[in-house]
Amino acid sequence: MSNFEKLAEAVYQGDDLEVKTITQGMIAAGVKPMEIVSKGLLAGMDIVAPKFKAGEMFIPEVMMSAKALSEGLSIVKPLLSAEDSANVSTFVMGTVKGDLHDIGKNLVVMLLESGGFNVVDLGVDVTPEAFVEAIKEHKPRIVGMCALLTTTMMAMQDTIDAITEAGLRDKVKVLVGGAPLYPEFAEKIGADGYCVDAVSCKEMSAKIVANN
Ligand code: B1M
Repeated sequence: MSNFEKLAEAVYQGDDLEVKTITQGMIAAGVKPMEIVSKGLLAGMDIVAPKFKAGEMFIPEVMMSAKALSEGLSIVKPLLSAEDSANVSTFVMGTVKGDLHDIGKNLVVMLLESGGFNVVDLGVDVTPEAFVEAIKEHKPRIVGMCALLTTTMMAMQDTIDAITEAGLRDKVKVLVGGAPLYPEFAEKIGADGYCVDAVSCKEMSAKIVANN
């Protein structure tokens, strides 16, 4: 078994101590931080997701995997963040009202920070009003929303409506992401872009900043 496979297995098993040990070992051995994330830590969540869907894993086990993933990400994050510190555009990010999923959002936040964005992470279950308040307070160039449930996707529309009603829509670009979304949905609710994954979100955000 390669070290990447061992790391993925440790995430799947929810073994945060093992995740910490392997991640630190790989960093010491000079493995690229982004490879540790994609080939090890996220590969572990790729084992978890279908098992949860098939009813072969239950919520407490998934939570342990998520905790183990976070342990690894927290070690790798400072190394990614050193990539580019010149860009200081502000990005407000949150998982929408009614939705508690944050693994994907946290990954997006981490990559944006590695791209030099000053990210204001509002957390999960963020109401449209809280997004509006955050835009007033932090004056971001971009607002990002995450939804993982089909039942919370429409909270994105509510949030965009609230931003428009507050007279702030032309001040920000709105990007959306999350597993159940698709480009036509983003267009229908009036978002400026749909991000299929964290990397595309980082690239799209960099383009938005570069074009201003
Ligand atoms: Co939940 N859950 N969950 N869950 N959960 C899903 C989403 C589900 C598809 C599983 C299933 O049944 N097949 C299903 C939704 C079904 C639907 O709506 N059609 C589901 C359900 C039903 C539920 C509950 C209702 C279960 C229950 O209680 N009966 C409940 C809801 C709680 C709530 O939110 N109110 C619930 C709870 C949970 C846990 C707490 C156990 C846990 C969340 C832990 C946490 O986040 N801290 C959990 C998990 C882990 C999952 C699955 C297994 C994995 C999600 C994940 O983290 N993926 C998920 C199954 C699946 O997605 N296949 C599932 C890894 C992550 C890296 O991917 O989030 O897609 P993702 O993020 C990607 C991209 O989408 C994109 O970039 C990321 C990285 O590349 N992206 C963005 C994401 N957000 C972005 C924002 C952006 C840009 C890009 O902004 C611009």
